[in-house]
Parts: sequence; structure tokens; C-alpha cells
Amino acid sequence: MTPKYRGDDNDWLDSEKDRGSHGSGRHAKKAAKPDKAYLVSAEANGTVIEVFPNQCKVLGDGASDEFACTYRKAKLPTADIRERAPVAVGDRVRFERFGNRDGVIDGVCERRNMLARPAPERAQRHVLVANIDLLVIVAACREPVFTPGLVDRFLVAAQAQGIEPVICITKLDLFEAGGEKPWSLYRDVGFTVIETGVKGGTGLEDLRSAIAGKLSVFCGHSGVGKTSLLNALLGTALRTAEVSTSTGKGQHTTTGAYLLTGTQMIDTPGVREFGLLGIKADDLRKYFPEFGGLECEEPDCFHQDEEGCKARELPRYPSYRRMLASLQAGEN
Ligand SMILES: Nc1nc2c(ncn2[C@@H]2O[C@H](COP(=O)(O)OP(=O)(O)OP(=O)(O)O)[C@@H](O)[C@H]2O)c(=O)[nH]1
Ligand SMILES: [Mg+2]
Ligand SMILES: [Zn+2]
Repeated sequence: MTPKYRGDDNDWLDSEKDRGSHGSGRHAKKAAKPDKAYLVSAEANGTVIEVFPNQCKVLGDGASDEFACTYRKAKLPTADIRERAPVAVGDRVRFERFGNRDGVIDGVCERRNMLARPAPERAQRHVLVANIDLLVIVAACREPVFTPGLVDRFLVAAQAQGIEPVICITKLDLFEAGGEKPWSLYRDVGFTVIETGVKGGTGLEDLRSAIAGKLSVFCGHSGVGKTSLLNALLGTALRTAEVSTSTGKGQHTTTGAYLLTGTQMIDTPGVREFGLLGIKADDLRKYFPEFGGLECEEPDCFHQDEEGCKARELPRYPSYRRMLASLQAGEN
């Protein structure tokens, strides 16, 4: 099995030992002042497609060759917040090849966007993916039961980063005719909602046209059917697993984000929650489009406890208040 993120310092940058072997160890570091600027896009020659402890997989431009790369740390710019790994899936990088399969990354472009959350272990950022065009927020209509909390958080994160969001409801074959569709309200406020079912092929063509030509990342709770959707779209047989009958939840089958070779689709592991990073409590209301046309009594209403606030009547108001409370408490 491929090594996965372990959550310790070894997952951060290359170790002393590795750096020495690339000629930038303790002594080399003193002699040469490292150039740590971001690359301009023309300098990049590959894209990170998967990240492991201490190394990552890079797809070289113009070819379908993949390289297992380490990092020349002294050359890489330092992010404003400590990150779990020096690069993320989607990062544009410059790498030097050693033979046909190995390489070392010595430069990275500044990201045009990223989906990131606080890493649970320390004051760190976990960048799920970078430089994407479309976030497919996947939620099942049943098994596991549809809950809007994570959908709302992903919608805020995407809008804050200028990433187009699409909500994809899965397992429509399990939907009981005449039942309530709590996800309809997202369509009412202007988001794109696509209903799909891999059993029966419902909505797959709509999804296919929504993602066409866009670097798309599939995110959501475990067990909602992200990998199954990719299998249905691509005719692949990537590993999926049944939702647990005892907990009603997924089993965290996909264990790391990766770009599927030859496609523009990124599968990710199911997440329980998605903490918001870099979003100010003051700005949160901007990401609820339904608040835009409200005529609250306060001209610049924060939609908190103001007299005559009209937001209170809206379906997503409780969700807004929960997110606002956690941002105000500094909990993300
Ligand atoms: N009935 C039905 N079952 C589905 C559908 N899509 C996925 N499933 C089932 O749901 C279970 C979970 O699917 P996965 O594709 O592994 O879910 P995932 O979102 O990738 O889960 P993680 O990798 O754990 O995050 C599997 O048993 C699938 O067969 C669907 O459209 N209809
Ligand atoms: Mg999966
Ligand atoms: Zn208001």
C-alpha cells in the first residue's frame, strides 16, 4: 500500500538526511542564500497529483509520465501558515527529473485558489487541493442521511476562494417518490444542484457537462458516493465500500486526495467536518446569496440579533448562525 499522511513532522518537509543528498544540507544552506520566490507560471513543468509523507507524485507537462518527487526545501517559498505538506494536489511545480520515474521539486507557483481547513493536530493548514475550477459538493439523499451542514460550509469556502460550486445529490435510486427534497432550497437561492444515481445512471450526463473542461474536485462526507460517481463517469473500478449498517456512515474508503490519471477529476477522502480558514465573521453574510435582497431594518444588517432582521425567516439562517458563532469564537 502507498504511504499516507501520518500527521507527524515527517510529513512536513524533507528531512535533513534527504536534503543533504540533494546538495542543500547544513553547509550548503549557509553558503548559498536560497531563492524562495514563487515561480511564474511559464517556469512550471508539472502538476502535483497525489501527496504522500515526504514525497508526492507529479504529472509532467505534455506527457502522461508520472514522477515520484521529493523536495528541495531550501528553494521552496514558505507559506503564511504552516502546512501539512510542502505541496498540495493541483499545485503547479518545477521539478528536475532523475531517470524516468523520480524527481525533485525545486519550485512552486503561487496558488490561484485553494480549499484548505485547519489541520486538527496543530496550528497548521491542510490544503486539500489547489488551483481548481469547480468544487463538486457531493451529498447523498439517503445512506448516509442528507444533512446540510457540510454542504453549507463547502459553499462558503468555495465562494470565498472564487471557486465555482456545484451540489451533486447522489443515490437518487434510493429516494422514495413523494418524499421531501431538502436540497431544493439550494436551487431556489441560485446554486446549481444535480441529482444523480449511479444505479440507473440518473443525472450522469448533466454532471458530465457541468465538469467538462474544468479541473473538478469531488468532496463530501464518507460514503456519499464520490468514488462511485467517478467510477460511473469513467468506467473505472476504484475502491468503494458500503455504508456501515450500525453507524449509517461511510467507512473512509478513499484515504487521500488524488487526480485520476488522464482526467481532470480529483477524488478526496470523506470528511466529517470542514473548518473555515481565513474567513472573517464580517464577510460570512456575503456567501449567503439569499441575504442579498433582504430589506432588514438596519441598513448594514449583520443578521445576528438586530431588530427587524428579515434573514431569520430564511431556511439557511440557523446554519448561518452556527457558522457565525464558530467564527466569532475563533473555532473556524
Ligand atoms: N444505491 C446506490 N448506492 C450507491 C450509489 N452511489 C454509491 N453507492 C454506494 O454507496 C457506498 C459508498 O460509496 P463510495 O463511492 O465508496 O463513497 P465515497 O463517498 O467515495 O466514500 P469515502 O471514500 O469513504 O469518502 C457504496 O456501497 C456504493 O455502492 C448510488 O447512486 N445508489
Ligand atoms: Mg471514496
Ligand atoms: Zn438582517
